[in-house]
Amino acid sequence: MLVSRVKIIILAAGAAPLASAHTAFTNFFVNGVDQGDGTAVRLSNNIPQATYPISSVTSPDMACGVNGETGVSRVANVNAGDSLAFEWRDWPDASQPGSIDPSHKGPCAVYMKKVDNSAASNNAAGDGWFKIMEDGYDSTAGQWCTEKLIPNDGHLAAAVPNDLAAGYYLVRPELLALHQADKTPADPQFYVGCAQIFLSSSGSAIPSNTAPIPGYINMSTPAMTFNIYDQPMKLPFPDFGPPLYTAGSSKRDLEARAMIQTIGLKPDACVMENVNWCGFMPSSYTDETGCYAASQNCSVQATECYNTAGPTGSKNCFNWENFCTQIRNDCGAGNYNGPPSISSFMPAPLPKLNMAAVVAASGPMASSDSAPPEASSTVSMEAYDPSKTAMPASAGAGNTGSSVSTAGGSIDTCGSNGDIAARLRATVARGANLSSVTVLEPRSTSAGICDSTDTSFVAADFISKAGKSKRFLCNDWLAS
Ligand SMILES: [Cu+2]
Repeated sequence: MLVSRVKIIILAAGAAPLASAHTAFTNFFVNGVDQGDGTAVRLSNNIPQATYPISSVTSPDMACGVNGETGVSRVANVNAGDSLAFEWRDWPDASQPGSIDPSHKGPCAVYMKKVDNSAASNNAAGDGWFKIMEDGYDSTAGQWCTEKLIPNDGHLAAAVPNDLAAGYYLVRPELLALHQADKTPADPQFYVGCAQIFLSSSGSAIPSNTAPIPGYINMSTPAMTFNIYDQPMKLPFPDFGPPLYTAGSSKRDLEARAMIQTIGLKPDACVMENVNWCGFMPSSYTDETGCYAASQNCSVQATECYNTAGPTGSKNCFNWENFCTQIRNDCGAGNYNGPPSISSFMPAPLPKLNMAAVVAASGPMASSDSAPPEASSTVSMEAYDPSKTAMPASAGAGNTGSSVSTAGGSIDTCGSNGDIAARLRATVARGANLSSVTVLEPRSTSAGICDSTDTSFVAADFISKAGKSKRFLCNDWLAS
């Protein structure tokens, strides 16, 4: 019967398009605070297929997804040790509920990569990825990691290791759905995405065990063909990728600067956000010309909002457009004093995520939540401007250059032929107490220790090996 056949097709298209039965990483939470739909997240530019799995495990898209080499303007601030949660959605704009189809059983992981600038393009695919969280099959609960996402509103939790060096990072949650991995040919389905963050940290660790993405797996990797339908399954599940990085594990210690985020901050004048778009208040006005200019400015911004919305949608663009309508109506009514208050047009505040509940439902956040804190002993290194501040007495009499002061005495690190590493070595050899060391770096030294990765790395590494300290701070040269 033709009539009922047409009916069925219409229902199928309206109710549950198959295209959206997959999943996408859309937004993330820092200590439970939602950064906003798509904010500081690299999302697919193919909206109808934004939830599709990566086409091939060797594709460059494995790094940060389709369009994942394109940086976005915003960068979220995260502190070492913070709890993160990554939200996965069946429908990227949350127009319908759901995180992932129950058939999509498999493991989860979270990777990070240190980059010069997380908002820059073309820095995702390639080496440098390390793993901070992994969760495969929980044989006690009889559940795969992806299954735990469903009662958890799609939230995958991970903690940032507390000893990582400060700076810009990409953070990459990864799901692997194995429901087609037993087929010939096998079809392991990866879902990945990247958040752009700046990590504030006094740590100095650069993990040693990194892997290239793509390249960390291929179709011969056992997990790619793991049969989830075997009775019983062939456990344990064969983990893949680099070993988990936990605070204090295999690493090298770099010069750690107390860096300050300068890229990707929310502009001060930003009054409304949608994904990575910001709305700015039109100029104030007191006459008809000014009113219509503000109306025009508002509409141009609305268009930009819609044009940049992407898979997570344009909810807040509607709010902004309503604000623009108010301005235009005011102009039409001869009310030429504005702009009006935006407060009644603002979207509702985003609810805070209860991280404790997420962790309770999904199990420990990996690695780092149980990592030991840093050793209490510290070495600090700070920019020192002799033209502004007298060298502290602890630096030693008559010292005008860099110095190292310790509880066991002080040593000149520069002077005429300073070698901080050699001098620290000598200090330790003398049994000096290095539990508190301050390195004062004169700003006038053009290639001083705060600027020299080599020297400070050597020094930090030496101190670390001596078991005296794992921290090596250096205030940002320019920020001081
Ligand atoms: Cu799917």
